[in-house]
Amino acid sequence: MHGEMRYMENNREKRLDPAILEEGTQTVISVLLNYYPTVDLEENEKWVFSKYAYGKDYHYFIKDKLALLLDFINKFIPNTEGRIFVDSAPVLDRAWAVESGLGWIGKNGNLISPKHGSFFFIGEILLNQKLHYDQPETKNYCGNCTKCIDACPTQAIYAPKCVDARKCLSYATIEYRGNEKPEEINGKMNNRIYGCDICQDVCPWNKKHATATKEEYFTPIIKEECFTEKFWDKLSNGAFKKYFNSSPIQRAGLKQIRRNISWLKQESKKE
Ligand code: B12
Ligand code: SF4
Ligand code: SF4
Repeated sequence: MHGEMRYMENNREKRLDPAILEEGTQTVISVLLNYYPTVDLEENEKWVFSKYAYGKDYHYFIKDKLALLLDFINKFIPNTEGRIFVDSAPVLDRAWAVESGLGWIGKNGNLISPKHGSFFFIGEILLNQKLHYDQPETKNYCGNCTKCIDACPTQAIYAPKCVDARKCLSYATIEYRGNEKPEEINGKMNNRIYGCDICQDVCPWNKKHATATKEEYFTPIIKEECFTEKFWDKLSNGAFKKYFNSSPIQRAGLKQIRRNISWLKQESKKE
């Protein structure tokens, strides 16, 4: 169900065993970083950008923080070697976060922390040292709730914890490179221009526990002008690279954002 994300087919063994990915691994340290924004850009705007993409790209930021953590560990256990990962390798980020006691995998497929909800990124350090560890409780608190499954506009969550990427608006707007609009999302885009948070927005654990990030790094790059067609029409490739230089939106690129806008325009014509 991974659509065109061919990289998901590779490295199955490494995905299941980090010691194959990084020889000598004895410990996985799993961390979360809250990105829940300080402002709601959805209000009064016609298009919706996913919250994780409001600010600068998280990959480098979390890697830098984890490098500090690795230095810190080295002060206590010299010659500790570690490799840092943030959404960057065949590592099952959510599964390791569960093992570490950071939360449970919700029916929407995201890791939910009972203290913070699910609007955070996950990163890891694979260490060549065996550290002491406890046996944390990893209870699933979804209970009878099905809000995320019911709210998904494309029925991409076909069973609890199971997301069919080919139907997911996040995949269609960010990862899918084709020009033709997938039938699965036709008429169901709900104004999503980049990514989708619907199944997280409706989750009671976010409604109750999501609090704004304290990291200035995630201050929105996206400005009011980004919600106008004129802005995207006028933007050259060079200007796009400059404006979104340090933004996750680079992943989709200018051509694809324009494609998403044209898909959204088709939807509004139908209404
Ligand atoms: C591919 C991918 C996608 C794909 C497919 C999603 C998917 N469900 O796999 C698409 C493009 C659709 C996507 C969308 C999004 N993604 Co994404 N995505 C990934 C990526 C790169 C790989 C996920 C993966 O390995 N899938 C493979 C299959 C096998 O996963 P699965 O079926 O869920 O498998 C689970 C079960 O098998 C279960 N399990 C049960 N028993 C056992 C036993 C064992 C031994 C193991 C190992 C596992 C296991 O654990 C597995 C992991 O959860 C991860 C980063 C990473 N390296 O993990 C980010 C990641 C999952 N995405 C993330 C985010 C933020 C998103 C979006 C919210 C972005 C957005 N706003 O648009 C959406 C959410 C959509 C959704 N409802 O899931 C975050 C999630 C943070 C969180 N709180 O959980 C991650 C972890 C990136 C990060 N490092 O922060 N994503
Ligand atoms: S991200 Fe959007 S499209 Fe994807 S599963 Fe969640 S609600 Fe459905
Ligand atoms: S909306 Fe309900 S079912 Fe879905 S992840 Fe949140 S608590 Fe679980």
